[in-house]
Amino acid sequence: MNKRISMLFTIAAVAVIGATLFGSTYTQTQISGQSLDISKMDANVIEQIHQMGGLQLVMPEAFAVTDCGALADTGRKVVEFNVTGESVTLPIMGGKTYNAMTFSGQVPGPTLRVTQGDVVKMTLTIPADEVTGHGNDMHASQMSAGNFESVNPGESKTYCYIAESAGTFKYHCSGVHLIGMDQHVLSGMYGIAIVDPINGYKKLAVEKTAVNNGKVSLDRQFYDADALEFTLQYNQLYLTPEGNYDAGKMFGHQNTATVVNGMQFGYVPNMLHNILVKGDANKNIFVAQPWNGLEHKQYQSQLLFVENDQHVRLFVENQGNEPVFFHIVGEILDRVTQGNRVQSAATETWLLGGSQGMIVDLVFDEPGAYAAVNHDYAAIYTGAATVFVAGDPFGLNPRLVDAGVIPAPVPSYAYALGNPSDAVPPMGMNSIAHPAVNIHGLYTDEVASEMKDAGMIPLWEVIPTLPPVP
Ligand SMILES: [Cu+2]
Repeated sequence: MNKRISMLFTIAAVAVIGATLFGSTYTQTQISGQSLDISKMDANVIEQIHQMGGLQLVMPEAFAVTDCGALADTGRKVVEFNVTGESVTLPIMGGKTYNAMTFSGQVPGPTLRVTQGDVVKMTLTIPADEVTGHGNDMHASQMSAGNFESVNPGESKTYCYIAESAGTFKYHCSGVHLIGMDQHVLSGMYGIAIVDPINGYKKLAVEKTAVNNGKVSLDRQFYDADALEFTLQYNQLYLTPEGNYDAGKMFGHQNTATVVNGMQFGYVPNMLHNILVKGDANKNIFVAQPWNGLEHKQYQSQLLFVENDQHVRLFVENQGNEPVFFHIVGEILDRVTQGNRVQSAATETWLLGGSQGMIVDLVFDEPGAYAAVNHDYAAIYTGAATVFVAGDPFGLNPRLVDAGVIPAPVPSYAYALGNPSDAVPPMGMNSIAHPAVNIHGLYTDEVASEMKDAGMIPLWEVIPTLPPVP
């Protein structure tokens, strides 16, 4: 918008608001938008507009209540979301590191989970020794962008909003006065807010057919709304060989890595799975196992374990700069929801543009290993392959029982090994609890040790103590 039109728009908008507020004598003809002739306006009105400070001063109150004090006493639940903005060094595939920017020392940032209608009280704190300011733009909110302005090192900022719409929403570093917002976000400053529908999730209908008396007919299967849940967030890294952000590569859309929850190939088999399935730590059972050894601790790749015939819910967000063609090899996405509206059912692949999220509901019918991919070959080969294991496809139950790892056969390996913490969201109103959770993700050692203190399993310490499986 050029400056002149912008000014006319501002004046017209304020004149309309002014007319309403102050009972002005202007008629509809006189305030007809951009054709308004400023030379014919009353000097007092011009002065009045000047005193009001123009559009910026008037608009926020007209939108929504965002005052934390006022929202605290409305009878709504207030959920505090406290994050820090920190630059840290994190590993990338190939034994190198990169200069990451994070919310609270982890990529993605902590997942916020609330119910539609709750008040979110967000506080962003920037440590005094941080090299730059950071902001937080939460897409689950609806308020003036002025709230998302950058916070300086050594300072804190709080804002409040009502999570009015259900769904999966991105949050990311932001700020008008922040130089290189693209660098901050693409280097790791992103996360999601899950807003559960106020009346809960809907039952899942899965299309099946059956044969009765020699006739094939529809036999819809219904699953309760409660589901085992995971989060998958897609992003790209654009890096120089030294691990610094490379804006030139970003403009050229030449990413050096595709990451899911911050890591390339973060959910593929590791050495333990090799031992269990092949009897040899060094015999890989998947084409790419880059985070293989126990010495990688929280970065060692892990698998996502589900039961057969279980309602599984995935919160998927495209945090990056390239499209995501979300597909699960060997499966059909039984339901795709965006916001609180079903977009598709029984679909093979669903497209997410930048900053777009969805909820995928599905049931894995057959025991097996299923790779969720971004069905763009460049993305798959640079890291977007995530393996779900449903049921007991490797026939391990008897061996795990014999070795005393589990007392009795289990419906998924999650009971023996747990599911990776970075893919497990906080519990919501229709969540099935994971049997166990292991510490996994692009976390600093400090964050990993906090998780251990909170009771999550450090598999790199536990596995060597397990009795050997023959
Ligand atoms: Cu930032």
